[in-house]
Amino acid sequence: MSQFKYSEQQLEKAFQARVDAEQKIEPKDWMPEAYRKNLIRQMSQHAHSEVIGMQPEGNWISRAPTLRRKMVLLAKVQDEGGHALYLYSATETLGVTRDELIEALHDGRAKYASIFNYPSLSWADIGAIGWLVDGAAIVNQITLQRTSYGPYARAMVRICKEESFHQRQGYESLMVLANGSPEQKAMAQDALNRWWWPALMMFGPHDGESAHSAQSMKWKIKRKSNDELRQAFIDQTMPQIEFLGLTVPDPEMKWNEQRGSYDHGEIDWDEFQRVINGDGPCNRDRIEHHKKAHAEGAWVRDALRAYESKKRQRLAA
Ligand code: BYC
Repeated sequence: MSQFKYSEQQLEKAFQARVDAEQKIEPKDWMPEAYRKNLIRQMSQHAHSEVIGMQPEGNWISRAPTLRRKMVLLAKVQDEGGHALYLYSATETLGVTRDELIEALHDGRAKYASIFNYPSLSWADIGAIGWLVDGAAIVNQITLQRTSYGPYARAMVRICKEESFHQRQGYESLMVLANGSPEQKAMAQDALNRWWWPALMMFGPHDGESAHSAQSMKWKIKRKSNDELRQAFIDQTMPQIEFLGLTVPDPEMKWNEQRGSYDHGEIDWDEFQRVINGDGPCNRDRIEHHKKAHAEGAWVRDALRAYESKKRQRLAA
């Protein structure tokens, strides 16, 4: 039966029933326009985060302390490029082109994770990014494996496997530093001091301030709220900090016996707003670098298109 026989309202009701029944929505299925737009927003911002996230790490590839560390870092940065590829491809199934998505990143309409607007100042920062940034990302992404949009959910399954390796290599690297010389331990502590609060900001504003949460939870695009995920990350990371013999840079952090969870100090939301609105320590550099790399890669994209079109012509003949 054709869908033209149904009203918009009936279609929406059937759509919500499918979402409630945990059925995946696939690219050719009917979906509300606002669902499609919200997914394009979240998925493309996720893809941009993977790409921009390569910059603070790329900064240390040529300065990794050993060949082993260099190989691991190179592999990790390549993985981030791969994650962006799955995510851009999944976003394109919603009827938007990669060029349009990149344009939105370049002109500031699309955001990317706030954390990548902080500089990576020492080698310990590379360990901290793996441990805390990938650690925070996994807590969120594990739940996104159950997101309602099929291509996004499937991309997440693969990404989570790789992120879990990233998190462990970061922790292992910091463990070596934390158990090394006093200078190395101080470097690890300094990295924790600088990355801790930005890592907590990765989960977004408090639930009450979150513009998209209510609708995204109803559509099961998001499966857990910003605050729930942040708390899970803190509870899982605190014992790891203690095991390293480091100190969390939050004097208000305290185990709450009654809740079976940690209480923590307030995040600097003014800083968060500044960073997501383009005024963090590295925002301008990150976008300028991306624009330059994108322009320099134009000939590769042109060559690929020319090759594809020749192949099609040959097939048609
Ligand atoms: N940074 O209504 P809300 C990685 C924005 S990368 C910047 O709560 P939502 C890795 C938000 O976009 C992993 N912006 O939003 C890579 C919205 O603004 P717009 C990245 C943020 O979407 C390389 C406004 O604030 N992971 O693993 O319901 C190396 C209101 O927020 C942030 C993902 O992207 C932020 N932190 O919830 C190493 C996961 N927080 O769009 C590692 C997918 C909020 O209206 N994304 N905003 O202009 C999500 O799960 C959700 O989008 C968020 C935010 C939980 C992040």
